[in-house]
Amino acid sequence: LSLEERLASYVVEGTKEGLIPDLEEALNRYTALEVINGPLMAGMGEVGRLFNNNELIVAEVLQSAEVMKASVAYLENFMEKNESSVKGKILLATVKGDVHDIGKNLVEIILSNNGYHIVNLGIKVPPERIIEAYRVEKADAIGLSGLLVKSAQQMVSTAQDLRNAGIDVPIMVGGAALTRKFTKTRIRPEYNGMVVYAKDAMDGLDLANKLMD
Ligand code: B1M
Repeated sequence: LSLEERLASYVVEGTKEGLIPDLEEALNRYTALEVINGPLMAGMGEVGRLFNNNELIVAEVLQSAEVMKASVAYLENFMEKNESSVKGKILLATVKGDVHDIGKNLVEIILSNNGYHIVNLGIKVPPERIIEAYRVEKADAIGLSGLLVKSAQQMVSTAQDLRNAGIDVPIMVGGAALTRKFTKTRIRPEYNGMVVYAKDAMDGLDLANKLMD
């Protein structure tokens, strides 16, 4: 197998044996983020496909997630850090009912490496907790992540709850079940502030930079 195929297969197989030396080798050719967005994401895509076809069970997908997390934790040490003054404070949460956090945590890494103070509220975060944290932290923006189809709907009701609580700071949403169109037609009308859709973590950084300008 080529290096790229091996990297994808660690994720698909859910095994860490040989992972770190291969990640080290990959860093000679690619940036840390390219390794994540390329072969590792390709592996995750395959895991999703196999799981969808009932060829993997949840326990196996969890092992794949462990490999992805270990890889990101290792690669994080090699990411460019921009130690500029703090650009803003952003709350991050995976919405109520959803446990997927690898994407959200990647967003946290990218944003905090680029001058943002991130308050990561974790997974399955109900709107009440977001509202409470907003009041304590006085954040400049709120980031919502969700991968399940029902999470897209959860973002609509979270936006309504935030609006009803009088909050109008920008909201950034992201995750596999969302689209720009859904964001525009379904979430934005329910909120008084700006709502932007980020397709990936780097897009999230670009948008955050624009929002904080
Ligand atoms: Co789940 N899962 N899962 N899962 N899982 C999906 C999402 C699914 C598409 C798989 C499939 O069927 N093909 C499917 C959803 C179906 C649907 O709703 N349409 C699914 C399902 C069904 C489920 C369960 C219901 C399974 C079950 O129990 N029967 C269950 C849900 C439990 C719950 O949430 N209540 C479940 C559980 C799990 C595990 C726990 C086993 C594990 C998660 C572990 C963890 O996160 N700690 C897991 C995994 C790993 C996946 C897949 C395979 C991979 C997700 C992932 O980590 N991708 C996924 C299939 C897939 O996506 N290919 C799947 C890598 C990650 C870096 O990408 O999160 O998309 P992603 O983040 C991206 C962008 O989306 C974006 O930036 C990131 C990249 O830069 N982004 C943001 C994300 N959030 C953002 C926020 C932003 C900005 C950008 O600003 C705030």
